[in-house]
Amino acid sequence: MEASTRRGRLARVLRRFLAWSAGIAGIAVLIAPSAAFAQSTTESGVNTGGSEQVPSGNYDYNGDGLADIVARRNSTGGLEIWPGNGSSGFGTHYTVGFGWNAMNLIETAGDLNSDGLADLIARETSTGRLYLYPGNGTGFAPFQSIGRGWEVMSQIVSGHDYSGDGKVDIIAVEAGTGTLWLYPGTGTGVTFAPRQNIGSSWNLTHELTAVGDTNEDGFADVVAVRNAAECMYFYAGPGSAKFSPGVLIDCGWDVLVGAAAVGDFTGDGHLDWVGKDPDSNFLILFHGDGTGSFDNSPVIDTGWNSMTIA
Ligand SMILES: [Ca+2]
Ligand SMILES: [Ca+2]
Ligand SMILES: [Ca+2]
Ligand SMILES: [Ca+2]
Repeated sequence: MEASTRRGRLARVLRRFLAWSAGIAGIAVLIAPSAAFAQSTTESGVNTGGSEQVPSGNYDYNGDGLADIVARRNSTGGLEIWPGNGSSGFGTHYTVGFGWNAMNLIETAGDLNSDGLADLIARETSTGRLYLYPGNGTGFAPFQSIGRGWEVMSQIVSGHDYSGDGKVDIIAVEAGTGTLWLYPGTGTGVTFAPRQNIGSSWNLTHELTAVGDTNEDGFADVVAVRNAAECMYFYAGPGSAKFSPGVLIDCGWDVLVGAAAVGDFTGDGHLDWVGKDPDSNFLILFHGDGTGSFDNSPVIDTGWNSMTIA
């Protein structure tokens, strides 16, 4: 690691610890950290509307209304659910299945099949086939095939409505061409309307993350890290209109990995995302501030180098 990079990393770690300390103080004065945001959705997971409400996505895999993290333990291939406690921490995690090392992509998919429960998608390494794992409220029902040919995609994300019809979609980057494809969901979880070309040169990014409507204008957004300077950018929806030009959020992703959407993990009504610092083995929360950026990035756990976050 070059000296300048190392200095940058140390500065970032220090900044995070300061933010973490501030975050703990902030949590102490919160009288009622609640799942009010999650409760703004109906049983079907469809947002009930209202001028102050934005689509939050569905990251609740254990049915308690709070956003969770799903991750593979790489040493065993076990898939684990880490239940969020609604205030940046976790309840007791549990294993819902094994054999997940056969997958080279695991992503949260929100409620892709429109039954009110959060789902998962995964790509099988040997076949390139993409599968839907429908959530059942504690784990996952038997998988269903979405289709073959997904090995040509370098990034595949889901969990939000990017076409504007209220149904969750898939977005994918074609490695060879750099095209960003929108696969409009139909509510079944396994069938999609004809794909739409919604961007180019997206193969110059990594860590594409379907964070949802982080700037709270009613349109789901994404973030991605541009390879050139390892900086993360915010791309405002609507995705069907090819997203707005990227707005710089944060640099330093040369020493961070594993960006993943987690919904509202802190319970303040703003959507968050996470990443990992492999050198220190930290799990870092990027605390969404409602503008498309984040206001602090506390360390919320350690030991996540061994995990692949969905
Ligand atoms: Ca939950
Ligand atoms: Ca579902
Ligand atoms: Ca849609
Ligand atoms: Ca938005």
